[in-house]
Amino acid sequence: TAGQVINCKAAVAWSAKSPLSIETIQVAPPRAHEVRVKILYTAVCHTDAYTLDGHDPEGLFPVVLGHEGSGVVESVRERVTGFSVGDHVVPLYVPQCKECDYCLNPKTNLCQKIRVTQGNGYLPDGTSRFTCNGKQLFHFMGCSTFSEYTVVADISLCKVNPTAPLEKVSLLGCGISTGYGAVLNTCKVEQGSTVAVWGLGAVGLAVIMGAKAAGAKRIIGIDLIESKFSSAKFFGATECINPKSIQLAEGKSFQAWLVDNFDGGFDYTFECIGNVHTMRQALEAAHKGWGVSCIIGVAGAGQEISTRPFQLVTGRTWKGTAFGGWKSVDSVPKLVEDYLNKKLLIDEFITHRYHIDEINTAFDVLHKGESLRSVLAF
Ligand code: NAD
Ligand code: AHE
Ligand code: ZN
Ligand code: ZN
Repeated sequence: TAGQVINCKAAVAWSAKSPLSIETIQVAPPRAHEVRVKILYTAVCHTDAYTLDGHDPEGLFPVVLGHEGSGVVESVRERVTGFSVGDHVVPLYVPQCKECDYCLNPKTNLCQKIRVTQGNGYLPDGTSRFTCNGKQLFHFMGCSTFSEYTVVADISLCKVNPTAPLEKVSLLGCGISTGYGAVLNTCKVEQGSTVAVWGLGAVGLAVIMGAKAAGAKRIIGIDLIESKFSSAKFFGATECINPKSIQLAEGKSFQAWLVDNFDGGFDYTFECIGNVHTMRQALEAAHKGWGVSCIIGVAGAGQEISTRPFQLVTGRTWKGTAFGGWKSVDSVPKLVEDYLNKKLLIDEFITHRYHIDEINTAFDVLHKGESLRSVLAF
């Protein structure tokens, strides 16, 4: 099929706030510096739901969503370096071109080589490889893993150890790498630190896994759904709190209660929800003088964070992370090795497995808070 259009199955988002529709789409061959990938597994991340629900200012429809997947190279165009048919690969929504100012700067992983076209739902040449019933479909985050076949830029793909199970490796395409990297790269959490995490979904649990690996001495998990607490403890939380169960004195905020009850606040806090109010809680629960708060959650169009400047003047730092700060092409293969060497966990994040035809159920259980990660097979 190299060089030819492939007809295959995909879950198409025809419009915002509508269920995905299983369709036969046409996937055109890869052009120069592109790779066509056969997706074997894809997980559903909250960010997919964020865009599907119409909260994403860059959201474009109709689109093939999905950005946490794995598969094998089906075909490449000549002049693509580094990939051969059959390679086990993970698509990367944060690419790594190794030439742009961002790739050359050790302070960031945010390669900007193709960010404009990616944000416009296209491959780097400004066009799409997807059609359905004669209609063009947009790409998503440069990945579009909700399709049996996808086409990605060669800088948005990495080769991984073929002995690693692709079903598990798909989770390193987003959630686990992000939470784990937020701790190790973005915040560089030191041994003996105290950490608090808002949101005990896959991302928040990966933060907890990272905090344990960094040697944190106290890790507090915070969520409204108490059934999340057992998995938080499995990954290393020393305590879990449901804010709704705390009796607050008149006029006392939850974060002020945390400051009063946890030695003045935490060395590091992480927001893994995407809610500007919990982002404020996390910032103001960071310790005076040195506390760092890291935003991982994605807040919708128009949402803004707020706090008194005094919070920063008195020594707190507010920062954020994209894909856990990992320079993606260099790092994801190493994270796969860490998994193979049992340095990091993946299996325990997979709570549901579905066939792609049941993808809307995967979104339902995510919204209900019943799942961590659902992995879909084609
Ligand atoms: P998820 O839906 O599985 O988890 C969110 C958790 O937050 C749930 O357990 C929910 O019960 C809890 N929650 C909701 N409101 C709360 C509140 N007011 N107080 C306490 N807990 C609350 O989502 P996920 O897949 O783990 O993703 C988490 C967030 O991270 C999302 O916003 C997603 O878009 C974002 N994300 C960002 C990056 C990045 O690179 N920055 C990467 C992956 C995901
Ligand atoms: N289009 C969205 C972007 C939201 C966002 O912050 N995305 C994260 C990844 S979330 C993965 O689950 C990110 O990496 N952003 C870096 C970038 O360049 O977008 C919006 O809200 O505008
Ligand atoms: Zn994601
Ligand atoms: Zn770059």
